[in-house]
Amino acid sequence: MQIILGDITKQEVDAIVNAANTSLLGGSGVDGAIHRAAGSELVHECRLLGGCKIGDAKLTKGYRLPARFIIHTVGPVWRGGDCGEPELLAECYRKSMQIAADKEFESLAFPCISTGIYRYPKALAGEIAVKICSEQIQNNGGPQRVIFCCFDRENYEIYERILSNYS
Ligand code: AR6
Repeated sequence: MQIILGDITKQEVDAIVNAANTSLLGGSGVDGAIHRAAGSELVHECRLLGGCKIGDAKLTKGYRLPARFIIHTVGPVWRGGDCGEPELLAECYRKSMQIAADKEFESLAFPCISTGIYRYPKALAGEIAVKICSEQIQNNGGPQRVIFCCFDRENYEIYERILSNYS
């Protein structure tokens, strides 16, 4: 597992993860950036998927992105933490890692799901991201390279602190 500070749409990996909404038809934040960079063919494929539930994940091609594929997942909106948010966020990471393992992807980059417009506290979200990915690597053996792509320095420093506690 590694951390980078940068734009996920620039990552040359087998797949990047999108923090989408249940429509899968695009939005703002990282979702908007991914749709802009991938081009309009992406929304055509997304229309065929019939949306996505919170905590679930769906695969599309990457189109004009350097990444070959996109795993679209829908994080929970933060409502104080007692509405199942931790379990739903964990499911986003688990399902995304499962798809990557099933497809035998070697490299996968995640944004900090739910920590923007959906207001999930960054440190709590980071703990879940690292814990679930670490478990999935141990249980499924893949993908070999998991990149936490932080867009802001605050998230980057949070992940540095969390990852220093993992080997
Ligand atoms: N590369 C990497 N990370 C990014 C990028 C980028 N290009 N742009 C933003 N981030 P958000 P959410 C970070 O709001 O909270 C959309 O409208 C950002 O700094 O994109 O899951 C969807 O359609 C933050 O750390 O996603 C949904 O409606 C992280 O990505 C809703 O927003 C997630 O922020 C999803 O909200």
